[in-house]
Amino acid sequence: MNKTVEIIGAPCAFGQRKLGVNMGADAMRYAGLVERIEAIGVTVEDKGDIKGPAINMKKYRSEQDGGLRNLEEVTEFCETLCNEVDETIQAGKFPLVIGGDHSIAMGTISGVKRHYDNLGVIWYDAHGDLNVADSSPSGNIHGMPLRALIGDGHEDLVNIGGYKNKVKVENIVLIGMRDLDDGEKKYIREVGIKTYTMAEIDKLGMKTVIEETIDYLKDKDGVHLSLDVDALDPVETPGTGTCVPGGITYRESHLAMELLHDSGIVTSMELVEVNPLIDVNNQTANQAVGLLGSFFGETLL
Ligand code: 6HN
Ligand code: MN
Ligand code: MN
Ligand code: MN
Repeated sequence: MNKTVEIIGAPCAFGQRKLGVNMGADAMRYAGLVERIEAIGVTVEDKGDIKGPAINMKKYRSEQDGGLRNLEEVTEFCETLCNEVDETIQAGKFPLVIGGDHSIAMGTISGVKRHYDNLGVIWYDAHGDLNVADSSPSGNIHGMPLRALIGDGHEDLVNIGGYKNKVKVENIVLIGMRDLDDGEKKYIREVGIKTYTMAEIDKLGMKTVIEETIDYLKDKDGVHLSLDVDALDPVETPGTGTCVPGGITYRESHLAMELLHDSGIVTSMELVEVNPLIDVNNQTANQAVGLLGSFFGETLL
């Protein structure tokens, strides 16, 4: 990485119901994120955290209307994040957004997309995050960001950054899928999103999965990597709110990050859903920092 990496903390917990994910950015800082990337010889600046709306515990814990939990707070958070990311790219730096729950992707990618006509997106996750309010089993907006970025869902979410239709379905690669809701499965088949479920990862191996992904996205003018830590197996990374067994191993994920680093195609990244309050000794944040090390070019020899 010859660009300066600019870290943007996005302590948002409004996209789901487990408080603690708003502390994920600090958990990664405490696990040595800045030092780890600097040791590779990459220049790092930490912009600090986005200032989002306050958490009102009474409201946060309540059932609300069920359809779109904390819609106003998520929208406000993402609008701010969008502008921060935009500013970072304008300054010629590589944005590394650290979450926070996955709803922040609507802010990150809305900011990124202002700079690319034909943006590719790698969604490394156990989940598709392709719900709309009607198909959502939870009302949690962190299950909806990719669909909102495509252009479907509540107007406030679809229009973050003041414009809509940020990601084309044919520019997306889903990796690590193993917990898709019925509506999401139907949608993926209907529109034909390129998808590597855990079954494909088992059959092909991570090396082939990433090589095919790079080949699929190589003609895009930018590629955003959205890494949800729950893509990994909860045995190794338990500190996240929606664990699904049978995930990608830590080693496979390192390989994925190394291959993506070598390809040089990724132009922005976010790492989300680390929740230190449900972790064991900050292990998940430590693993996340290890993955970021590989992504930015750490070698073992
Ligand atoms: N995430 N599909 C489930 C839902 O509630 O919509 C889970 C979503 C998880 C979202 O992990 O970013
Ligand atoms: Mn600013
Ligand atoms: Mn997930
Ligand atoms: Mn996710």
